[in-house]
Amino acid sequence: MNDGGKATLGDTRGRQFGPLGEVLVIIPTYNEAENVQPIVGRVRAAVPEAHVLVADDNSPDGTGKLADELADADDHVHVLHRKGKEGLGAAYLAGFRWGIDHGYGVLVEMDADGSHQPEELPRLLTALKGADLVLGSRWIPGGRVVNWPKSREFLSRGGSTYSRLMLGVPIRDVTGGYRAFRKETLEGLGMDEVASAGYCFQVDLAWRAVKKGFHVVEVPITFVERERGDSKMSRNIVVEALWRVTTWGVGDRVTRLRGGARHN
Ligand SMILES: Nc1nc2c(ncn2[C@@H]2O[C@H](COP(=O)(O)OP(=O)(O)OP(=O)(O)O)[C@@H](O)[C@H]2O)c(=O)[nH]1
Ligand SMILES: [Mg+2]
Repeated sequence: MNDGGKATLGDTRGRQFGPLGEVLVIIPTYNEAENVQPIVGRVRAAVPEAHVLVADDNSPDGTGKLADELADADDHVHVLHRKGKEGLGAAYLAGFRWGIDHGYGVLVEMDADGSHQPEELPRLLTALKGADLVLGSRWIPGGRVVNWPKSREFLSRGGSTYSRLMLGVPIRDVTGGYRAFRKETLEGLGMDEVASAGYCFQVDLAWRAVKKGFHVVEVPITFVERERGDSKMSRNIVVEALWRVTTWGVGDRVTRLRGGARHN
């Protein structure tokens, strides 16, 4: 399963992957005034041909206005203003739809706080040439986390392992949020039914991709904990994610015992 630092799954025999279309990097923001300019600047420098969409949930700290200023100065930067805080999953789903409607062929998920290094994006995009979905992975050889307390690492690794076992998804980092999708993958996932809350969003997307038989590749990344601004992570988000994964896993087993399949 491990080839040169990359973990792959899905059968690619006989598969031809078409050329990658234009790339849109979607950055959801909620109160990221200190981070929005640096992260957009780093994406523009790392992959100059890519476009950026800041998906802002009407941040009280004025992030949306700062993003507008960046967009005014650069035709590769766009802003999606949303009416209020609805969670990261909802912001991504809106960003994916915006990107597909505007003709982009590749949709990238990236946090605003610098945890997902834009300088690693070229490696994800190279891997996507032979895949339907590329996941930046902290938990395969070569992947790592910088500046995390042991307790946080334990939680994240544990959450990934639990989801993997519960759902039967052979992905090492199933909750990660640095990802590159081909447009066709998102269109085939059934985006309308994706659970949009918290970490479930990432788990649900990855699980759906595996179930649909898409070729998913994990690429090692170095995840850097945020240095500026406040985390939106909360105990509730984690508890909700564990609960949902448990009900999905149990539901899936029951369905399979009855001879059907969820998520099709
Ligand atoms: N549009 C939008 N973006 C959000 C929302 N919640 C979080 N985000 C963004 O999603 C990204 C990830 O959020 P973080 O707070 O960094 O969550 P995290 O990475 O799990 O937590 P830390 O490790 O503590 O940083 C950041 O770019 C946030 O600004 C939301 O409700 N709406
Ligand atoms: Mg973060």
